[in-house]
Amino acid sequence: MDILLWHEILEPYELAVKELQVKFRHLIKEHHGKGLYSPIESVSGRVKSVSSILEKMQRKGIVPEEMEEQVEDIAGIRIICQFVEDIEKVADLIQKRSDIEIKSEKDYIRHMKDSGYRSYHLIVYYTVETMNGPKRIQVEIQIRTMAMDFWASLEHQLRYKSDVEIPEHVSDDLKKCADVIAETDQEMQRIAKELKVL
Ligand code: 0O2
Repeated sequence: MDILLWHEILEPYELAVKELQVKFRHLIKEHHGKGLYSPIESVSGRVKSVSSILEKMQRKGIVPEEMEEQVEDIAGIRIICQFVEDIEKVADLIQKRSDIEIKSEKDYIRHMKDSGYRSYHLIVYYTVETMNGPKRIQVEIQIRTMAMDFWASLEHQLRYKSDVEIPEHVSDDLKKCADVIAETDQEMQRIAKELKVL
């Protein structure tokens, strides 16, 4: 595929990421404007790089005609929460929206990944308006606490930066760090409840 075609394919995904970030940030503003606690702390987004899309297609044997259906995370939104309980509140807010339709969910909080990764993922359908009319695309929304995000970001960096295959004892150490972080998350939530912040 040449660069112009990639640009044409990825443009609606870029628009979706921009629009959704504006909409979720507006939700934070609405909560604060009413003097309410916002279950969303911050929002970020990205469109997957072409090399990363190609790597995923090769790894999963996805043919080009099925790319947009099979690669579900071309557009990605990450929502960061303060407390574990907020994650469910955010998922409920998303479920109630008329501009977002949920396709599937992956609960890596109840069912942590072997690596120690914790996060709640939704694959959703979202429609953007283009010059050729509406286009319904898929977006992956990752929802996690600041603590879960701290672990995921560093673990991703370490795996990405390391030239060597991660030895088993290091994977075990990373998982132990994830467990400590999960305990801290629970403790912070308990404290927030005791102080009636939640
Ligand atoms: P990026 O750079 O964030 O786009 P796959 O895992 O890719 O074979 P699947 O089922 O689509 O297939 O993915 P999964 O396991 O649901 O994970 C989707 C995303 O969650 C990943 O995207 C990561 O962002 C994040 N993730 C999943 N597992 C881990 C983990 O063990 N550590 C960290 N730090 N992040 C994880 P990509 O495409 O891998 O990367």
